[in-house]
This record gives sequence, C-alpha cells and structure tokens, in this order.
Amino acid sequence: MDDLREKWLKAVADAGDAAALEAVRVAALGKKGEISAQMRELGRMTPEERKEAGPRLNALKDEINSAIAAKRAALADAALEERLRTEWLDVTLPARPQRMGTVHPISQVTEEVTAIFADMGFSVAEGPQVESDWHNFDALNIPGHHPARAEMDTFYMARAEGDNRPPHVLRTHTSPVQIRAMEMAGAPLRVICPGRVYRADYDQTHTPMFHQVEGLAIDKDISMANLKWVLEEFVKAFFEVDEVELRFRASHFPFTEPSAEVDIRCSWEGGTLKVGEGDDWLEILGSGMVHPKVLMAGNIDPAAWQGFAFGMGIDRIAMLKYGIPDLRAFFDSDLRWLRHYGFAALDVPTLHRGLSR
Ligand code: 2NL
Repeated sequence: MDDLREKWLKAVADAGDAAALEAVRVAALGKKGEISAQMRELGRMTPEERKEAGPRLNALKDEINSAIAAKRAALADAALEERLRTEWLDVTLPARPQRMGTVHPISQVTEEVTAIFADMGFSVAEGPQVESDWHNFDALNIPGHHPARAEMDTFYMARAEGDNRPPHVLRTHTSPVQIRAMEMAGAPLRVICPGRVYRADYDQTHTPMFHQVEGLAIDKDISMANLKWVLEEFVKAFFEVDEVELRFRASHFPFTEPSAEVDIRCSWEGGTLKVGEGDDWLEILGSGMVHPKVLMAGNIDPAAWQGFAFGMGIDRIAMLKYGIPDLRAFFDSDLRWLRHYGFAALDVPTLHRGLSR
C-alpha cells in the first residue's frame, strides 16, 4: 500500500501539464486503473482482510484524488500566469504612425495658418465651392467686362435649357466666403477663409484647382497699420523666425482701395529660403482696405466701418516653407512623394507646441 501511495503521488507531482495529469488519473483511478483493480481485489478477500484493507485503499483513493485536484488547480494557475506574461500588451502606447499615412503639406499649412490667425482672434469660415456669379464677382466690385470673368479663366456651370440667369461658377477665390460672412455676422468681424479655388489654367506654375486663404477684419478705425502688424505677426509665426521686414508695393485689386502687394525680405543662399535676412524680396500676398462697394455688398455701412483684407496662395507658401519644387506633384497622389513631404498624422500644429518642429 505504501509503495502504491508513493508511486501515484509521485506520478501526480511529475505530471507536467493537464494532459499528462489526466493520463495519470486514468492509469490510477480509471476503470482499468491500478487502484480500481485493487478495489476489485477486495471482493476476493476474507471479511477480516477486507475490513483492514478496505478503509486504507479508500483513503488512498481519496488522497490520490485530492492530489490530482490540487495539481490540476496548480497547473491551471501556472497556465494563466504564462498567458498573462506572454499576452502582455501596453494599451497606453500610441498608434504606430507609419501605418496611418501622412498629412498632405497643403492640409498641414492650412492648419498652421489657421492656428496663427485663430491666436489673433480670427475665426474660420467655409463656403460653397460652386458659387453664384453675384457672390464671386459682382459683390467684389468685379464688373461684367473684367478679364477675370472671361470664359477662359472661369469654370462656368452648365445651365438648364431656357434658364437665362447668370450661370454659377466654381469660385475663383475665397472672397465670396467673406461676402457671406459679412452678410451673416455683420460688423465687427475678424475671419479667415481657407479653401479650394478654381481657374482654367494649367502649366508649370498653375493647376486648375489650388488653395487660397483670405483674411478680413472689419471694425471702427481699422487702418493699413493694423494690416501691417497682423501680416508681420503672421509671417514671423509661419516661417518660425524672430524678425521680418515687410515691403508694401502699391497695386490694384477691384475689391480693395488702396491696394498693396506685400513682399518679405529674404535670401536664397544655397538654394534654401531664409526669411528675415538678405537682399532679395519675396512676394507672398496681396492686400488692401476693403472697397466701400464691397462693404455695401455685405450689408455693412462704409460710413461707420472700415476693414482690411488680404489673400495668399496656400500651395505657394507651402512650397516656400517646405522646399517643395514642383507644384503639380501636390496633386499626383504619389505615395513616395507623400511619405517624403507629408507630416505625421498625430502632430497637430499649434503655436504653443511649435507649428512644424
Ligand atoms: C492675392 C490677392 C486679395 C482680397 C484678396 C478681399 C476680400 C473681400 C474684400 C476685399 Cl470680401 N478683399 N480679398 C483683398 C486683396 C487681395 O488677394 O494675391 N491672392 C492670392
């Protein structure tokens, strides 16, 4: 009996996994198991022998059974520990950026420009890309015979047969969004309007769809001095430099009077742009004081209010800031180009964390 006990308790202790343990249980306590065979032997004993051997065999059977149960629990615990160790996962890790694609430079620069002007109290407005002829041209003091309206430059929408109203257009600038902002919010007003614009033009430096951001500030006593300060702050923040010098050149736009084109001092040493130093000038935007007729088109009284406005090409300033040589590559959806010039999807530009780092 002691040999049996030693043998089977050792077998239970040595079982390395649940299957081995089950094999031990079957070999000891199963129908054809050794302990079961011993139980059957009891039938052939004399009552005295049975009285002696029966309880001892039963006790041994119980002992092996509980040893198996304890071993089974220990094996299950060990298996769980092993799973917890190998299936460990840090759910606080960030997603893997290389699996997320990249942010297009135009989206990046739009976010950068938006962050800068938002910091100066401008809100962001959007509007339809298919515009009424009135919002795109008339409201902006662009007369019917103006070359900008020419069939050649503007994409006109098709009209139904017999409809003699002026056709809608794909907006040629984001100015109509500002007309809508004036109509809806009135004065005072500080707004920027980034977005897609369309002109029928395609060559080395023009694509039929491109991006523009325009800004508009209307208040009492607004002047070109306010415009100059806002643009200086913008250029410093956007090109991430401490000093800039701006040069205003007299110009002409139908929607502003007076009008000025704005250049920034720069150098092109070794082919890379440096803003704020050097002997070159770089034209980056057009601007001016909003024409009284344009204020009136937006239902704002020009006797009580004035405003400045400006407009610039997002694609162009993106190329300048990030050294992108070819405009047309912007719209080729070439994955290698996007991986090279794109931005990490989780790095949102903010002024407090740095725009582009
Ligand atoms: C440029 C020049 C400019 C504006 C846009 C504007 C809008 C309203 C009223 C008056 Cl609602 N002006 N926009 C003014 C001056 C220049 O854009 O070179 N853009 C790329």
